[in-house]
Amino acid sequence: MTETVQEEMIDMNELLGDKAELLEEEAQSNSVKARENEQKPLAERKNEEYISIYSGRALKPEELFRFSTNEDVTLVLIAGPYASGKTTLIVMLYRLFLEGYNKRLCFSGSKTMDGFRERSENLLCKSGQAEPLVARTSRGAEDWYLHLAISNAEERRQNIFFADISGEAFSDINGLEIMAEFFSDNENVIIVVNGENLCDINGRNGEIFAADLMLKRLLNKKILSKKTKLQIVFTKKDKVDNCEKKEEVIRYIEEKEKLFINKFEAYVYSVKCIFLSALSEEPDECEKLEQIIETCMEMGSMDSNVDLQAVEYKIVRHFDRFQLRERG
Ligand SMILES: Nc1nc2c(ncn2[C@@H]2O[C@H](COP(=O)(O)OP(=O)(O)O)[C@@H](O)[C@H]2O)c(=O)[nH]1
Ligand SMILES: [Mg+2]
Repeated sequence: MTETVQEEMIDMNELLGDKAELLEEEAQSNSVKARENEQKPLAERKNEEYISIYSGRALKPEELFRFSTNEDVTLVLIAGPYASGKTTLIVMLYRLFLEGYNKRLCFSGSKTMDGFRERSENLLCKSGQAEPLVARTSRGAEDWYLHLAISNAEERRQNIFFADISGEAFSDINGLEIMAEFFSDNENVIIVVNGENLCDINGRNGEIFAADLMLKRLLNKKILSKKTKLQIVFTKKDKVDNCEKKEEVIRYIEEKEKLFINKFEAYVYSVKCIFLSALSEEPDECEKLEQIIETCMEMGSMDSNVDLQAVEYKIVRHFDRFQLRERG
């Protein structure tokens, strides 16, 4: 076990009053069960098809489907170009609770602790490297979903799944077709814009153009719709704060935030822009991370249209294609 992981366990125990250890034990015991199950002949495995075993790593679509047959799921798609900061943002949303920077929301567990750990290895490494690294390892093409069970002040517990998908998936039409199958009418979409690239006066319009194009494509493919709570996150604020023309870049970002809101608010349920440094531990930045999760948890069009309209606008998501299985 690395030093970073040990540190995490201690903090988590303090934070959760020994529950973290239980979660760790649970994850380990689940891994053992998964291995035992894999070693059995197929005939024996068949009778166990309703037992849900999670390895602790990010879930694949069929694993998410299995989870969703028993519990409600709040799905959050994180989209953005390569290296814009998507994985870092997801990892920091988890670390918010790990480090105890959360003010209003409470951590109620995660089925994908190992998935978060894999991605956060080296994230805050203090070994003198100029740039922290987010692990880019992946066990397969579709292990996208990272889970946080979160409770708010009304003790409403929600299972939030963040879809951690590489930027390449959104860069061509074929990739978008596949994404449309998985994330049609997605309840929450977060678009990540790389703030560092906005410091470059010559290149910054290209960055905004890329975000604008992605938003249009997601709308076109009906991934974004009237059911979507859209959040546009301008990351790497710390880089902007340290750049030469800081004031000018901040004005540019504010102008683009207004432009995005004006342009897209009519097409989605709600739209918000957030300018943050995902890696910062400052209270203001942690507050912004918490607000992102709160927005994902807010009631949206899904909850308010429970009458006849819900039938009319049937939600077809990829993991629903397996359909509910009869029990007994
Ligand atoms: N300084 C700074 N670096 C960041 C921030 N967010 C991400 N990064 C760095 O940007 C690089 C790409 O981030 P990553 O999350 O892997 O991008 P992804 O490809 O969109 O998932 C990594 O080196 C991160 O450490 C931030 O808020 N501030
Ligand atoms: Mg990534």
